[in-house]
Amino acid sequence: MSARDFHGVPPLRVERLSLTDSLALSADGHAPFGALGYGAPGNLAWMPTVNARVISDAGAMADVWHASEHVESGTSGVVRWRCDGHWLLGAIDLDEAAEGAGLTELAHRAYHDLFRSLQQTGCTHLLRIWNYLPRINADGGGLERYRQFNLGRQQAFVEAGQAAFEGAPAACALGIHQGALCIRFLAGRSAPMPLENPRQVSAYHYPPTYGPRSPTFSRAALAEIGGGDVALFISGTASIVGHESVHHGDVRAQTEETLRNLEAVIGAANERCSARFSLDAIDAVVYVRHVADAPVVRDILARRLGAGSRTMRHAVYLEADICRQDLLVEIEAHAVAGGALGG
Ligand code: 3EB
Repeated sequence: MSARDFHGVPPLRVERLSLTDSLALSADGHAPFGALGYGAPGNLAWMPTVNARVISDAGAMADVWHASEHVESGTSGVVRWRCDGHWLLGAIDLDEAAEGAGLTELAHRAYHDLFRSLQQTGCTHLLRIWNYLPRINADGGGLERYRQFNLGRQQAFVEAGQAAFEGAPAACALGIHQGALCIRFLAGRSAPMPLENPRQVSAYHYPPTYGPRSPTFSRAALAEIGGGDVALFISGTASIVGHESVHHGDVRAQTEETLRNLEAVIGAANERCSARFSLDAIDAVVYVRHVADAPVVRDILARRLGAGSRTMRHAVYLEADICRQDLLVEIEAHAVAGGALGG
């Protein structure tokens, strides 16, 4: 038992389930702490969804998060949250047309309220953020919409006194074809350990050729989640070496490069904790720009990781745009293993 358990931190747990199995968990009228649904119905308060098409055969899935039984729900401005006093799961859905605001302003407002929700609940440390932007690669009046988002996001981090460079949270940012700006996040009471990828320039240090303000995220984060376990949150990972997109137009080579980047991030994680993570045992979400590329990506993953590996069995494939026009595939993931930080 670690010292942390003596202080009574309720453990955080996560399981990837079919939509049917996740809905069965709330059949007695008692909803789990929270979930992120992929292809799930959008009307469950405890399960905010991702508005992208699921293309894997298993269909709709959910990452169900379990915390302690005493879950309180509330709002902080545009944020809806659920919190057990130690762990916080939040969701924001902001429609540009309804709000009459552009993406820079909406991103700023969303993150401003996100930081308010952290203060309000006392869960002041972000563990992971999932961002979904409608029409991410479209022009936003002279600036690509992803770049507009980066502008508003970084500004909100800086204004809130949050780490916008080294120490930024793990995150992903994908494009959806339509709908609202969707942000989901997980936070806790202790700071996670941010990780970078030695093969890549830190995103918060990308040169200004990628936009006036750099993206605000770390390549991964490690967090103790109670019960003697460590969680690894791997940010969206793509075919970028240094700061450049590589293998333009070649989805096979992009997938191979993405796997090398995932290996590098997992290697960095294993150096910073006593837990052991590996590429064939993660719960991944695979985003492909073109649905027709999904079988190609899946074949490469099967060959590299083993067709029966946990990563293969659990992977969810979604149709989504990647934040750079020249990227065709992106993979993000989380994993939990026994151990502690340091070691
Ligand atoms: C990249 O490596 C690919 O803006 O939050 C990955 C993860 C990417 C997170 C974000 C963007 C983000 O730059 C894109």
